Amino acid sequence: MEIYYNIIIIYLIFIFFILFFLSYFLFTFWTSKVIVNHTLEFLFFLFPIFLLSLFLLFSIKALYIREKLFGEIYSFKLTGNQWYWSIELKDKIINSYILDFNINYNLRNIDTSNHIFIPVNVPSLIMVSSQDVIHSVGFPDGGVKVDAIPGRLNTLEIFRYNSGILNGYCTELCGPLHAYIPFQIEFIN
Ligand SMILES: [Cu+2]
Repeated sequence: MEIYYNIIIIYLIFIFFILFFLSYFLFTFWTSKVIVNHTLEFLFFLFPIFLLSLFLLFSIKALYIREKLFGEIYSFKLTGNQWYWSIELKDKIINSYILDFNINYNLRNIDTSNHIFIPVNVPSLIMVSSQDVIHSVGFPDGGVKVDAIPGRLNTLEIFRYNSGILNGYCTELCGPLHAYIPFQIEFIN
């Protein structure tokens, strides 16, 4: 959180200097001394460089914090296929298909044959990839979304306090049955 306060302070300094120079020019006479002032010109050149360097410093830090994985202890791989998801946990691969909506379903086009299980109160890491085309793990109930790209491993971090089943969908048009590959994540105690 500290980083955000620092950035706010830099913004405040920035705004202060803008207002300072604005008022300086507004309330002083336009003498040649003000119009041609090499020291001021040089400062105008130097000061933004200094400010941008500060932004860079904190932004890079924020980027690295964002990418850092904070001690995940539960992880599995979720692979998109045309048109089902496969869940790879340790050496087991389980496929999650949509339930036939003519025969057996509880929620139409949402229920799947195999749920993804994630323990509650455990920082979890989902590794997302694809077998064929680009899919996307859209998990609006959990507020996360990441693309499943063939040949690339994306990650998704999930931490949840409550148990229950939440629904997710493929959110990248991936073929004729794109609308029929939901997945369900069941958070268990
Ligand atoms: Cu898809």
